[in-house]
Amino acid sequence: MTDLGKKSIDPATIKMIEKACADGCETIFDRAEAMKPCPIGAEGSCCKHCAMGPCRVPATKKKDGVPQKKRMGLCGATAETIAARNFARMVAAGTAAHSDHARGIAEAFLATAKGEVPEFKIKDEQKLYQLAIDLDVEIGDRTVQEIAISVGQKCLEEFGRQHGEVPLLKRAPAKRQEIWRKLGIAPRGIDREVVELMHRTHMGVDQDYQSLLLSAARCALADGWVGSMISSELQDIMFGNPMPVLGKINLGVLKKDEINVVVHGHEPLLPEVLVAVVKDPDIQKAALATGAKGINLVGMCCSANEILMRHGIPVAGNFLQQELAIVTGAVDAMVVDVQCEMQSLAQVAKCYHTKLITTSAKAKIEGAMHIEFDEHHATAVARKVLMEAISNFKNRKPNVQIPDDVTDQVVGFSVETINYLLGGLFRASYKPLNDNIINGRIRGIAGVVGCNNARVTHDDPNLTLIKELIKNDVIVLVTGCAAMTCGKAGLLRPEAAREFAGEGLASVCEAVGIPPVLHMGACVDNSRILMAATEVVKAGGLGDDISDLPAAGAALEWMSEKALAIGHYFVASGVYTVFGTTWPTTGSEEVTKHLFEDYENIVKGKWGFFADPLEAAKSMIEHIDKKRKALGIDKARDRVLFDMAKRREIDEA
Ligand code: BF8
Ligand code: SF4
Repeated sequence: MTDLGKKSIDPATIKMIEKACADGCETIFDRAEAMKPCPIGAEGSCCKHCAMGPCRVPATKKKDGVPQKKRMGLCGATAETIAARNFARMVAAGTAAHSDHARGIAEAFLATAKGEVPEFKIKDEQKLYQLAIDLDVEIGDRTVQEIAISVGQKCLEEFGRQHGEVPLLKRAPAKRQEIWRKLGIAPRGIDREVVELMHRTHMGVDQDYQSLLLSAARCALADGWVGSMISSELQDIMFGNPMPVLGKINLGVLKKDEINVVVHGHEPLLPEVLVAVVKDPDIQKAALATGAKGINLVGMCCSANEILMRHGIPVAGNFLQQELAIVTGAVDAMVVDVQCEMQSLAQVAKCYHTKLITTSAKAKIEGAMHIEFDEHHATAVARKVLMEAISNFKNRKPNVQIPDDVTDQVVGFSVETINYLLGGLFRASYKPLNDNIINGRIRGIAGVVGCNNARVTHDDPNLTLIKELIKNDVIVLVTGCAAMTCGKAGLLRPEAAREFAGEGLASVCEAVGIPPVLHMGACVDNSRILMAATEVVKAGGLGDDISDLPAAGAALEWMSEKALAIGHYFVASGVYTVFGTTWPTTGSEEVTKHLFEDYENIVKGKWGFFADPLEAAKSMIEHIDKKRKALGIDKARDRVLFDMAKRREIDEA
C-alpha cells in the first residue's frame, strides 16, 4: 500500500485502511491503485450508443496551426456531439435518481395524508401551506388533511406533466424565470425531461452540442427546482423542518459494547422509523439480553444527513468510509436503500460478521439479505431489521477496532432557520445577511457540495477549498458528503468562526452564534441552497437575479451522476460552479469552452474546472469580487479590509 496520507486526510479513515490491509480485506482504496480510469471514457470521447461502436472519437487538434478534418464516429457523430451526449446522459441519470427518490417520498406523503401510515404525520403545517400556495393548491377553509392530500396528488402530477411548465419555477426570481422561458428551458414535467433527454441522446437524434446541453439544462432544472425540491419540502413537512442541533461525526461514534446499526443511503422513510423504534422497550430488552449494553443507531452518507439534521443521530462518515465502518468489525447490521451504496459492501461484510440488508424494491445487492421496506408496514420492517442486528451481535469476531476519532458539529440550517437566526423570530429576514454582504463583512456566499472520489485524497480538496473560502470571509453552505468533511474537521462548530474564518465573517458568525460553514442537509437539499439564494435576491440590495449575487458553487470531489445534474442546475440557475478531480467533456475543447465561457452570456451562470483546490478558491473569490464590483459594493469591502477602527468596532459589537 502506497503513502496512506495520499489516500485520506482523515485519521479515522487512515487507521481503518490500515486495518483492512492487516485483515486481508480489499477496499476501494486498493482498487483505485490497481485500476486507472479509462482515458477515452474520462474525457467523454467514447460513444457506445449503438452497436456499430463503441467509437472512440477524441477531439481533432490543429496541426501546425492548421485545422484538421474532424474525426467522427461511424455515424458521423463528432467529438462535440459525443462529449455533449455523454454529459447529457449523466445529467439525465442524476435527475432520474433524485426525482425517483422524490416520487417515493410523494407516494409516502400521500399515504400519510390519507391516514394510511400511522408512523408519519404532517408535522410542519406552515410549510405545507407555503407549498400548497406555490403549487396552486386551494387552501380556503379546507382542513390540513384535505390540503395535504391535494399537495401529495399535485406533487405526483409534477412527474407526468406533459405541457406548460412546472409551477415551482415561480419560486425563482422573476428575472431568472424570464431567462428560462426565453431559452425554452423551463421544464414541463420531470419524467418528460428525463425521457426526452434519453431520446435526444439516442443514436441519430439531436446532433448539435449546444442544443443537447440546453436540453440537459432543462432536465437538470427539473431536478433542482422540482424533483429534489419536492423531496426536501415533503420530508420537512412529514418529519419536521431542521433546526440547529448538536451532533457527532466520524467512525468513533460506533460503540464496542453496543449493537451497532448503520443506516446508509438516501431516502429518510425507514431511517425515521428506525429512530423511533430503536427506543421501544422490547427492542432495548432484546438488545440487553445479548450481553450488549444497548443499541446504537448511526448514519452514513445522505441517510445520515437526514436523521442528523432532524434528530441529531450520530454520523459514522461519508461516502469513502462506508466499507471502513464495516472494517471496524463492530457493525452488526448495515441497512441500505438507494444510491451511493458500493456493491463491494457485500464482500467487505463477508470479511467480518456484518449483515448487509437491502431494503428498497429498486436496489438489491448480490449476497445481501433483503427486507423490503414499504411505508404501509414501516414499524414491522424496522423491527425486523433491528432484530437481525441484535441476533448478529453474538457473531462478532475478536478483531474489533474502533478509531477514537469523533467531532462535535452543529447542524440543521434550513432556509427558514437561517431566516430566524439572522432576523429573529418576529422579523425573520435575510436582510441582515444582505446588509453584511453589502458592508463587506461577508464577502460572498459559496455552496460546496457533493461527494468523495477515490481518485483524489479523501476529504482534502473540499476541505482545502472551504478553509480558504472562509478565511477570505466567504460564508459557506454545505450538503452531502462535503458537509461531513467539514464536520469531521471541526468547521461546523460555532468556535470555528474565530479559529478559521476571516475577521469580517467571524464577527458576524459570533454575533449570531453560528459556524462559518452551515450544514443544510443531504444532496436533495441542494434545493435549499437555491431557495436561500432566492431569499437573498428577494431581501434586496444585491441585484434582481441569482446571477447578480456575489456567490459561487463547487463540488471538487464529485463522482456521481447526481452531482453533475446538481452542477448543471446551479449553472442554469445563474451560478458559477466549479468541479474538481476530473472534467467529463475534455474530449471536446469546443464543448468545454461553451460550458466554461459562452454559458455566462447564455444562462448567466457558467462551469469551471480546477484540479487544485486553492486555484478553485481563487477563481470563486475573483468571481465573487467581480459581482461585488458590478453591484457597486466593492468599495465597502475595501473599507472593512483596511480600516482598523472599523474592525475594533465590529469586535466590540
Ligand atoms: O447524494 S454527496 S457520494 S452520498 S451523491 Fe453520494 Fe455524492 Fe455523497 Fe448522497 Ni450526494
Ligand atoms: Fe459510433 Fe455513432 Fe454508434 Fe456512437 S452512435 S457508437 S458514434 S456509430
